[in-house]
Amino acid sequence: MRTSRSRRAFGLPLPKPLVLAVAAVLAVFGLWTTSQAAQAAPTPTQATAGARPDFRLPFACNETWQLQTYQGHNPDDKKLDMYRVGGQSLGASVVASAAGTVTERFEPGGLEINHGGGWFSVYLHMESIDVRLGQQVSSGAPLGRVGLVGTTSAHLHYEQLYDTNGDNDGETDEMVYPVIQGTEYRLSPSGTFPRVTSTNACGGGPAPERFWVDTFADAPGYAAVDCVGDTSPRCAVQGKLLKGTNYVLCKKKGHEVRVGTSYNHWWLLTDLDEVAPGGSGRAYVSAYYLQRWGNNEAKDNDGRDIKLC
Ligand SMILES: [Ca+2]
Ligand SMILES: [Ca+2]
Ligand SMILES: [Zn+2]
Repeated sequence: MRTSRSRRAFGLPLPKPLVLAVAAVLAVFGLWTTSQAAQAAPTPTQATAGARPDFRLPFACNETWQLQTYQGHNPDDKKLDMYRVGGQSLGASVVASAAGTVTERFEPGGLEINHGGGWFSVYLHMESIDVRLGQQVSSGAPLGRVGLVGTTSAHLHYEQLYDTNGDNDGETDEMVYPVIQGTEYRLSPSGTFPRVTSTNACGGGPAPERFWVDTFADAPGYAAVDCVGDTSPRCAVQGKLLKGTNYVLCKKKGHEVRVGTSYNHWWLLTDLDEVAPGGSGRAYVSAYYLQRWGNNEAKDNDGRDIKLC
């Protein structure tokens, strides 16, 4: 899933004739549709909404917290103040409500996580912060502890944001009604305050690991890894992964994609940015599209080998 809208089109800009040659060769392999070839020129693409992450309560599994707001919270119905039920708020461990990357730290005791696809979450008033800028976190990973920074009653202030202006930053005027564990909350200062029990990273260990990779062009996704030159329905294009910074889950060996002297037989399982009608959002794209690595390599941006599916 794409996470950045402001990247250059290509890390290493290809001369246009080469781009067209690449498109032509991919077309031979059935890997490049006419419409994708038409978009090969590095023009800005319209920002598209990625799927909302599966946000969980930002506290450990099975803890219960009450969601509150007050007159003047501004917006009263979108910002949440979380107080623990049946335990002390002060010092409680705050965890990531979904997987992402820590992109900002700010006063009072705050940080912001970029979850990809334009989605962000914000946490405030923490007395200690245990993550660094740029750190990738899984859902349920500890971020810090509930504190009294900038407030007189220990609680966690929590927000969800969607980057509508496409500047790759979540801002206050981009706040949305929070959805936590499948329920949307629109609190009123005079209303009843719901209590929520965390299902964050309950059992089965952490969510599947994500590997972050840069891709140099939009990549078609397939349900199988042996679809080069196969035009049967089984090998229909499921959609595309937009160029930029994306996560992938694992790799699988399959048909080799070869373009001139470049080739790669690895396929990466990922969540596509654009899904074709009737297509599956989770699909394989060729590791050929990795911007940073060479022939038959399938590594993430930090040089880690992507694990096998
Ligand atoms: Ca923004
Ligand atoms: Ca921000
Ligand atoms: Zn608050």
